[in-house]
Amino acid sequence: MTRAFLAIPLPDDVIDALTRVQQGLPEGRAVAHDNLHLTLVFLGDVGAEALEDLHDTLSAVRAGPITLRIDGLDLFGGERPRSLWARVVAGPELGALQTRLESTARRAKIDVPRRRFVPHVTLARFRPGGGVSDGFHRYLVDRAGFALPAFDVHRFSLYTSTLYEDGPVYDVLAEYPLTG
Ligand code: 3AM
Repeated sequence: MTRAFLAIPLPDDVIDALTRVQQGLPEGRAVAHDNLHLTLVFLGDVGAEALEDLHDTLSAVRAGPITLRIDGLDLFGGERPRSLWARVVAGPELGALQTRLESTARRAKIDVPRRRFVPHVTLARFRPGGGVSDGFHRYLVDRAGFALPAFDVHRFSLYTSTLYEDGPVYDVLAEYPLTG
């Protein structure tokens, strides 16, 4: 079985800007530079045959480039955050692609978790159940206006995720163009 997910890789200048915003984070574990992405569908542990089927179907997906914007930071988990993330804003084509990919995965017999799609880039993760310090609140307040200019993305990718003690390593298994 392969732990896998579908995501949009981000341009280098966006990654660099997100890496800069991670600086000064007083607690939590920052997501490594190479691991910053916009998840579309978490696939979980997938067998070789289902992965092959999915790859064949994804190779036939035709969709155009998508314009994204990063606008603001937010938390999953509120006062006891699980993660800090950058909000991604896009037109309806992002949600349409996400819905389509989720249905494609289900048709390939992959048991996709049912979760509302909140477009985001995870920047840091926190110890479950722990609170955060005043320093962390200050970090958030100082970056309240964080936003980046719009940019276009021209592909999405199938990633594998290998879990290690010091964090996951993501590898690109295949890429699919968003060029119409
Ligand atoms: O884009 P993010 O970092 O939010 O959180 C995991 C990460 O998304 C998510 O899949 C992405 C690549 O690992 N993920 C991990 N386990 C998950 C699960 N059981 C999950 N999403 C849903 N259910």
